[in-house]
Amino acid sequence: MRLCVPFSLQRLSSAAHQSLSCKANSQGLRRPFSSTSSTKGLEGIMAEVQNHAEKLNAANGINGGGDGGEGRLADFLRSQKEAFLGDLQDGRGKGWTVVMGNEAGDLDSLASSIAFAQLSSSLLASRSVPLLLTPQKHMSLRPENLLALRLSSVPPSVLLHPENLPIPTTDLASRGVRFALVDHNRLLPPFGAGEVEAIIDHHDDEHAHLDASIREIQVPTGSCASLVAKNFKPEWEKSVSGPSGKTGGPIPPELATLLISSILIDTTGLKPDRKATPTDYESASFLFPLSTLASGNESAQGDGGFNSFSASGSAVPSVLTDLTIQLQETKSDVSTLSTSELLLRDYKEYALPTSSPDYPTLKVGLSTVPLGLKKWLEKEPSSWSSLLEEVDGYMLDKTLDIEGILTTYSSEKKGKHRRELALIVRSGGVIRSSEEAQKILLTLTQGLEASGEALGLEVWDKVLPAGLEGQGALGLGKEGRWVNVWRQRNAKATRKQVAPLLVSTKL
Ligand SMILES: [Mn+2]
Repeated sequence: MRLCVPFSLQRLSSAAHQSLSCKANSQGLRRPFSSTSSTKGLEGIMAEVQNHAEKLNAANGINGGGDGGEGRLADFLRSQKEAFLGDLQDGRGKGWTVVMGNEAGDLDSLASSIAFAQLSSSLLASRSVPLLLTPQKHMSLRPENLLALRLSSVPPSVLLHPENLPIPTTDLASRGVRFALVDHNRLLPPFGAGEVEAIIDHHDDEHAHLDASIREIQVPTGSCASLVAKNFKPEWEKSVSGPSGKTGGPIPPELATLLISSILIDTTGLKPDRKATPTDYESASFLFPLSTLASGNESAQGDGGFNSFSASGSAVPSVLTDLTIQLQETKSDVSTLSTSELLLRDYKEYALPTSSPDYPTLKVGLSTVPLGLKKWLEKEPSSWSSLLEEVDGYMLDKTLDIEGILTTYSSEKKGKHRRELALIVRSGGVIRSSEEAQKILLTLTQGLEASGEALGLEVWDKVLPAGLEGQGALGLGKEGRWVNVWRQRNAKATRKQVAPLLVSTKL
């Protein structure tokens, strides 16, 4: 139990604020999350999320931050959303910057887009609003995002989704709206030829929008959230210790919590042998004392005296290690999701250029699924046949010629991180015959296997129907559908590595 004052002391001193101010939302109304979303499973998921949040808070003696109230970050998001929609209704888009993460909508994209909008609005007097590409009804597919939002006192209803817009996304640019991209670096097709003014990303540079005034692409970096924090750090520091940014108002501590949540999930809790880079450590060290997760002791070194975590991972505070476990548990609990939901929850599309006279490109989908194939097949009513029927339906629905499934999971016995890759090619779209689909699968197979240690592909031969053991999964096809499945020995290679290998195949 500690005494606190229900208002911010950030302007006076960050240390005083950290030790004396109540947590961000305690002055707000204790409103439960709105359940206006039509998603069927959302309430159940929210109960789970609440459960995780409570566990975490109980373990760390944190009050607030996760109690369902709303904080200043939520207020900002709600008022920006209302103002932007109001302006668009009146035909005015000029002066607005729409900030977007990538279409897979993971926590990094969510946190980075919200943070870029809040920081550039508060510190640089820009009119920015984050736009989430995940439709509202699919928010329940990523319960870890809902957990991080809850810890940041942001109810999902304050977020802006494309279906909320009064005009099609392709018309935004013609109304004068400009764009900022985080966690990807090329404006997605639904936004036409819009003007991109800023890019902050950790994916390979596609060399688009070269005239953007901010173009911060750093590969590798564990989390794009670290780069967003780094980009605004000078102004953010000033707003903490001295006169605040151009529009005034210190940055809400919930925002630091949201960013740090993304860094933790992307770097497996800042473990040195996973994806964390020096930028991730620096940003996490900067954010932690500013967040709702710090108890006050962490920043007791006075203004600007931020403690830092050692690159060995040894100095990571236990509250962050606990949060990482909660986020990971929430993320990997996909037991309630159907096969098509598993394919959809972390999904991106690509074009594979060909030299065929019949079609210039093939449409490729890549789904990352946090579940091993063995367990997944056990979940299915009839193993491979029902799983692949669901995949057929998904491919038809998305008009895909090729679908790749990238599984990521921990082994049952030793808890080792493992990956598998399944590739499915179907005819019936632009590929006209089953023979042609087979030929394409073989060419893709050769290309992927030739990448050697980059992926470390090995024939996968668990749980195959009788007669197919030892020959790999090529026999899982049927008329018009061809399948191959591998165990991917290099478990560090993600979709970031698989996608460029696939789309550069010479067809
Ligand atoms: Mn990312």
